[in-house]
Formats: sequence, structure tokens, C-alpha cells
Amino acid sequence: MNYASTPLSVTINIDEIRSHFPSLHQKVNGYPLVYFDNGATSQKPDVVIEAVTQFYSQQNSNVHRGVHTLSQKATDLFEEARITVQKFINAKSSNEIIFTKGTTDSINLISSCIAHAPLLWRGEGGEVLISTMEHHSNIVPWQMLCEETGALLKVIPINDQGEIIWEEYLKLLSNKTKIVAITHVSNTLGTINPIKKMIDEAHKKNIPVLIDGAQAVPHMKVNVQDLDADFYCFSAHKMVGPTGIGILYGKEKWLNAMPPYQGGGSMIKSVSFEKTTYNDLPYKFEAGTPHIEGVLGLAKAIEFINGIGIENIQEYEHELLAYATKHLLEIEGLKIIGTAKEKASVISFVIEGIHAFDIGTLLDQMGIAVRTGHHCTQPLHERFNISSTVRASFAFYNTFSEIDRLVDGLKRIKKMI
Ligand code: C6P
Repeated sequence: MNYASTPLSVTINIDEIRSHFPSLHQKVNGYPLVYFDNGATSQKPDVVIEAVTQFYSQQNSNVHRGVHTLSQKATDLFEEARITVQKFINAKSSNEIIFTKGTTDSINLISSCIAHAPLLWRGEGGEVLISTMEHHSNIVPWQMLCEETGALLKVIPINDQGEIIWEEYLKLLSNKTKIVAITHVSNTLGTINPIKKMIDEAHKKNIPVLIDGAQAVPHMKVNVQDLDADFYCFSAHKMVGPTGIGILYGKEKWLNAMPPYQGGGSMIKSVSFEKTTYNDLPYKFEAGTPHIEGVLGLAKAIEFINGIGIENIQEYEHELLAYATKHLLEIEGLKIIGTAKEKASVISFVIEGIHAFDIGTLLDQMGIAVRTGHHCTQPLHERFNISSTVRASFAFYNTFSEIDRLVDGLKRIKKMI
């Protein structure tokens, strides 16, 4: 059935966009693929795939290490990519852009180094403040830090819609708080947190704030200077870039105040058995040979997104979200978990009497890829007294007719079971 009565109000050429994604044009279990697992990882456009293969076929060499032509070329492309990232999130300096393995690695870098920086981590004990809706990547590293330092983990509660309870946040911010670590967009609920306001409040008490931007950067304009974020973390693979590469943005003064994360090549100025001096930013935090082709692919992913316009992406995905919400709610027994006023294009739901895993498996038989389970947010699922949900997460290359297929598929499953 075609439910697509909503006219597109944005100038996005969906056919043209989709033509750049080879993986979208395949059949899965006999049906044209509908890929709604973008929250886990996105598909990749031809320009990103070409950048990776071109590196291996033409520029392959190590960076920052050779005087020979290939190494110089690879180094130039690598450092140009850093500037592309800097401009994309409007960081003040490219020294503030650290290449990591991904969001998880970026958060672990900070949680491992911060307590060794007296400028940032003053005194014993203290508290680390996170929220109920955090991904395990923004919980476990802080628990490990708390175990090591004797700090306490404090959790900001959320309401039934899946929004931070503002008064509780204000109550929990205190002179004991060492850092606030909060997700920009929840990977399960889709909630867009009011991070600018949250950062403002924390800064009134001189508390630094780390933002987990894994689910935000692919879907909305992020301006780290405007937000005044102290640290901002994200992954390339969720924004049509390669896997295994991510970004840690950090204010230069904080990155300078912290010791290195790992020791090895590149992060040093000089080494002797008696004493090693560390390199300047950003290299101080980039020990070892980096994921060069991942960085080059990430730059192409950003250029691709810029070509469409992140504001156009946001508007289009918002229409997908509204359309999907409306038609999913027509299914009897379906309940959406996460109904915040400000939401990104993520819908997690349960259907009365049918296990999420069965729904995911049966949808897959129809060529529709969704995620089922706790989506690495077990405490959040506990908050809603459920063990698992089905999650459909949309990207700018998804269509209204694909949403129709999801809705029809769920109706068939309801009839079957
Ligand atoms: N969430 C999901 O299906 P990595 O794996 O390091 O690229 O990203 C970790 C991460 C951190 N924070 C948030 C909010 C996330 O959504 C994720 C990754 C995926 O929801 C895989 S579990």
C-alpha cells in the first residue's frame, strides 16, 4: 500500500542520491533491500569507496614518516582531511581534531587521561554525571574511571517521553561534579538533548562537558564553538564514512593539559632511554600508524554530506520520522519508546505479544533490516521495564515507500502471529 500522501517539502533529489550507494541496489532474501539500521552503521557512497581503493591503488604509504613522494602525498591528503573535519564542526583549530578509532575510543581517551590533568580534575573523589539514556560507550569508561579514582557515577533521570528532567539535572550539578558526559542524540529514543543549555549550566560551575555526538553529527549541523563543548566525539561509519575511524574534538587548552593516551611512534618529539618528550597537538594523541584510508574516506563522506547540505538532510529526515511515526502508530498494539518533542530520525518500538527478535527476523525475511535488542542501552531499557525493542533508524537515502514496506511488513507479521 502507498501511504505517501506527504509531499516532499525539501529540495533533495532522492534518486540521484541513491544512485551513489551501490549497496542499496541489492536484493536480500529475494526483496529489494530496505536498510533501516543506520543507527548501527550507514551505507557508503561511491566517492567514499573510491577514496579507500584509490589510496591502496595509488597513494599507499605511511604518513608523517617519509620524504618520498608517495608519503608526502598521503600526508598532504591526511592533513587536508583534518581541516575538512575542522570546518565541518567549526572547530577553532585543526589541532583540536584528533583521529581515533571511533566514538568509543574517543570517550575512552578522555576517561583515561582526564584524571591525570590537575587543571581539569581537581582533588580527590568527586562525581561524574551522565544520563539514563547513555550508550554503554558513555557509561562503562566512566565506571572504570570511578573505580580507579573513587569518584561516584551520578545519573540524570529522564521522564516517560525520554527527555532529561531539567530540574534533576540542575540539582545534580554541584561543586563535586568533575565532568558531565552526555549524549547529543539518543541512539534508542532519538531524543535530541538540549546540550547547549546543559553546557551553559555546567560552565556556570566551571564543569567541563563531553558530548557523545555519534548519533547527531550524521543528522544535524554541529558547531562545537557555538555549543562551547569541551569535548565532542563521533564516528565516521555512522555518517557514510569508513569503519574504524572517528573524531575526538577537544578544546586546545584541555588537550594540552592532559597527558598522552598511548605511547609509540608519532606522538613523540624525541626519545631516549632516560627521557621522552611528547609531540604537539594533535599528534600527541595519535600514537602509531593511523587509519589513513579511513581518514581519506571520512573527508569524502563530509564532502558528500556538504554537497547535499546538512540542513536539507535534517529537514528530509524529519519528514521521514513524522511519516513513519504516524503510520506505525496505526498498527494496533504498537508502542513507540521515546516520544520526546525534539527527536532525530530514530524509532524504537514494541508490539504487544510479539518478541522484538521475532519481528526483526521476520522483517529480514522481507528484505527489511532493522535492529532488535537493547541497542547497547541496557539501563535505558530497564528504565522502561523492557528487555528489547525493534529500532528503525533512517538516513537521508531512505524513502517514504520504504517506510510503507516496513508498515506493511509489520501488519503481515501481526496477522502471521
Ligand atoms: N551505536 C547503535 O546501533 P562506535 O561503536 O564507537 O562507533 O559508537 C559507539 C556509540 C556511542 N554512542 C552512541 C550514542 C552510539 O549510538 C554508539 C553506537 C550503535 O546504536 C552501535 S551499538
